[in-house]
Amino acid sequence: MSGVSRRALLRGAGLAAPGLLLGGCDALGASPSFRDIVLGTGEWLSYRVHRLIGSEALAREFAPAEMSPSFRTNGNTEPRSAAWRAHADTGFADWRLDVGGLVDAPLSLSLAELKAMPARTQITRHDCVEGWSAIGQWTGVPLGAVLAQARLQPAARYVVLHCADDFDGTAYYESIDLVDAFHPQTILAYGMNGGDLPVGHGAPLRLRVERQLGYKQAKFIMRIEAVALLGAVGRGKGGFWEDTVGYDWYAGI
Ligand SMILES: Nc1nc2c(c(=O)[nH]1)N[C@H]1C(S)=C(S)[C@@H](COP(=O)(O)O)O[C@H]1N2
Ligand SMILES: [Mo]
Repeated sequence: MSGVSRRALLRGAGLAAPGLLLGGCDALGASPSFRDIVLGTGEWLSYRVHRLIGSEALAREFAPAEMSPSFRTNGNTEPRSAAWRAHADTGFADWRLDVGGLVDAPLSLSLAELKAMPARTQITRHDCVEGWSAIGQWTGVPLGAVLAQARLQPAARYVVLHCADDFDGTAYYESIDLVDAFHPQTILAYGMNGGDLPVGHGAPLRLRVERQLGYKQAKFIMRIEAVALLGAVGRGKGGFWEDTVGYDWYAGI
């Protein structure tokens, strides 16, 4: 794309130059850092573009023959929490997914109940921010169907996934907006590559949000919480790695 048409596209989409950003921040009385302006613009831009012109776009799906012969694990591969271990020992028979926060009908769903809901299977590519990718097959229930059953309240804007594993005592958590939560490829996966979801990959339930990077794919999910703002979640940036090492909250690919 030529420089001129790219600028025209950005203008047309209402995406003006950093001057606007500065103006907005000045109005709030805060002066953004160099990092916020220069490095943060990539996240800001990709979020805006995805939401403006691609909110329904699907991530690429692949054929069975294209699946990676092996799919590595990353991050935590087995929660240390006593509660999770007890569930693992009994095949997750008494495990429940709790759905709460800004909902009218809080849920407590067993694995069997989740498996009884309409399922979706997809073969997609997982891209980790550390530079590796793998193509795998995931089966699960669309997150949107679970949220519809829980009946989100009008104030709900984000969905937080609370996980069973921890780093130095802080449980892993992630969050996505409602556009991604209701995207057809966003599923709560209990199956991988035709079998049960292996422990290393997040048993009994993990998120697949296919248009974002690996760290958004929360494993070992215990609870889903609908919230109005991310400020009260963790240290306020919406996810464990966002809060600790400054990864982008919107990790669009
Ligand atoms: N609960 C939890 N979810 C997590 C992580 C983690 O450590 N804990 N690591 C993330 C990262 S960085 C990646 S790349 C993927 C790895 O998924 P996999 O182990 O199935 O390959 O899980 C993501 N989800
Ligand atoms: Mo990752």
